[in-house]
Amino acid sequence: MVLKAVCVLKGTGDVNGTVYFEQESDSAPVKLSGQISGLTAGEHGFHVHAFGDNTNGCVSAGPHFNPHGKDHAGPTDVDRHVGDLGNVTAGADNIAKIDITDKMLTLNGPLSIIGRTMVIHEKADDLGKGGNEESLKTGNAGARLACGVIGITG
Ligand SMILES: *[C@@H]1O[C@H](CO)[C@@H](O)[C@H](O)[C@H]1NC(C)=O
Ligand SMILES: [Cu+2]
Ligand SMILES: [Zn+2]
Repeated sequence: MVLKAVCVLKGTGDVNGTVYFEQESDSAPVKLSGQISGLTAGEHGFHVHAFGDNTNGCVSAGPHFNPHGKDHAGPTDVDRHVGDLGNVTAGADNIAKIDITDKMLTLNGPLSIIGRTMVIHEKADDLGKGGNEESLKTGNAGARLACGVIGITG
């Protein structure tokens, strides 16, 4: 069964975007595509956060989605938050094109990311290698520029 989801990211400033998710079968990797605009050129941390709550803006999404109680890390690390997708890179046009295939995310079962929130950050994610306590929680990625709840689509 192919599962598809979508996330429309919005914030209080000029940053916005759309991310599409697709998973070919229950155990297949999840493919993310789409784009986010209005970013400063360079790397921006990009994560799935725990809650699909936008009551007080992106801050209500809570911490990175971390059902296994790991430290923050990068997308290719074995031990990481499930929500750790590293960085996306915006070009001189202020647009980041999303093209990620991730083996840890799933759109199925109790650890599904559907109903949780994608967040794009102000700064680069240091992937847990920043050498301070915050690096192991958030990657020092700074403010939440835009976010959106991941929803099922057809
Ligand atoms: C940001 O994440 C990307 C993708 O995982 C990685 O290639 C890059 O080195 C990271 N940047 C920093 C500053 O760690
Ligand atoms: Cu984040
Ligand atoms: Zn994390």
